[in-house]
Amino acid sequence: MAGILKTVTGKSKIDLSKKTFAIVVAEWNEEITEPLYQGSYQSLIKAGVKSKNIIRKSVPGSFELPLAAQWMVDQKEVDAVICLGCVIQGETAHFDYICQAVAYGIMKVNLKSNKPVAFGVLTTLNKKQAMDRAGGKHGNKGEEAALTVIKMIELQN
Ligand code: RBF
Repeated sequence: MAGILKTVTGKSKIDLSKKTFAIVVAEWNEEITEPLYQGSYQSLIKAGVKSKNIIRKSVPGSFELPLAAQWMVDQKEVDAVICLGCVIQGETAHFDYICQAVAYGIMKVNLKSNKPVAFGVLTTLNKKQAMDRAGGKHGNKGEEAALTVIKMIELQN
């Protein structure tokens, strides 16, 4: 697990203090998405990103993440976007529709904008699995999403 954490070490070869990041956070399951946000934010700061260059936006649910991400990448100064959400399986087919739409929507924003947009969305069978991945025994996937966009920016430069 956490291959990305192993590979992002030391100083970045690009000056991250000049890069701007948007973090879009879903309000559904906010007890999970808030620690994901904290993980992303702290990882960016640790990597040398200035707090004034981190924009936070909230959306009602994960389904709204792709559109908000598109609005963010449309802003010239934004270099990368981190989408954070948590979809927990319920009794109906909503889970499948939301997960598929969000994953596909975020991928489309990546390719259309040519800017890195991370899919930091937990899709779990229950709340415990989500907590384990939001600062629990399986790490914090918000941190990993932040490190992913940093690596992609490095790759692009
Ligand atoms: N949004 C989430 O981010 N996580 C969820 O687990 C989640 N479950 C939902 C379950 C149902 C039955 C519905 C109707 C919506 C759910 N949403 C969830 C909200 C969804 O992402 C979106 O905000 C709404 O469907 C409005 O477009």
